[in-house]
Amino acid sequence: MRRAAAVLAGLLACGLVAAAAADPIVSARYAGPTDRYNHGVLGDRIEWSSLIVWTASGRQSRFDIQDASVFEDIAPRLADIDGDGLPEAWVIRSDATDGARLEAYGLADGALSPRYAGPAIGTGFRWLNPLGIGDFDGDGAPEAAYIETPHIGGILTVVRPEGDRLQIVARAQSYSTHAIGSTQLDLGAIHDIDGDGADDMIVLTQLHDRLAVLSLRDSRLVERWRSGPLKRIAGGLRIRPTQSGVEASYRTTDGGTAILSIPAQALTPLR
Ligand SMILES: [Ca+2]
Ligand SMILES: [Ca+2]
Ligand SMILES: [Ca+2]
Repeated sequence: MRRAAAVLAGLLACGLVAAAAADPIVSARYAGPTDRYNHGVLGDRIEWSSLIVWTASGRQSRFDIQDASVFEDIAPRLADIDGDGLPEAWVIRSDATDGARLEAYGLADGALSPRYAGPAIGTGFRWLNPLGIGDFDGDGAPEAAYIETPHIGGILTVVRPEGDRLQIVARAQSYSTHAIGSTQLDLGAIHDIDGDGADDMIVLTQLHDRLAVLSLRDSRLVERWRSGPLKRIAGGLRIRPTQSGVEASYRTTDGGTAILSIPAQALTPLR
């Protein structure tokens, strides 16, 4: 009898585990507006003190920052970096001592908490803009990419999780995905342009008047293509596959839209 009860308890435990695993985060938003971090890189002094997520089954969980840091961001992003099939909520968290760092939040026993945290910039009032999650070296395991200080020397940075930390894999300077004071964060994209199984990164150069394509190779970021001068890019960068490579579309600062073809064969081969 005792054995049957133990088996039943085991099955219930498995069921509970399965239920939790099948209940991924499906949406997230910030809450708790605050003006306690006086930076204003996103157009006003209002940032966020709380993160709220909802799961597929409709459960809501909330994380409230307990110190003076803020979520210096517009909206969280959902992406799974550790391959467990459950997306993490990716945020930008900043404080006056160390500036911004990339963080990923997940649910453990129903509680929302930081799962991965990247290195902080190390100087207050310095910001970073996430580019996204992709498998940049083609090894089957995703990495995360962001631009550190996109307004001052912008460093494209690739990190990967090790334990609960995001460790830097590679960095390359003089790129950007944000204009200071703008709420537009979508000036970069991720796509495997040459179809080699490794995602490539499409970003702006520092003056926002050219597009560049970079790939990760042997833990180095290699610029493989750069456009000629373009109308200044304001946001909405989207990538669409074509027969010969991709088309990049974007909004320009004069209110127009533009489309630029990036043929796969234009990319410098990786040796
Ligand atoms: Ca995950
Ligand atoms: Ca990888
Ligand atoms: Ca590629």
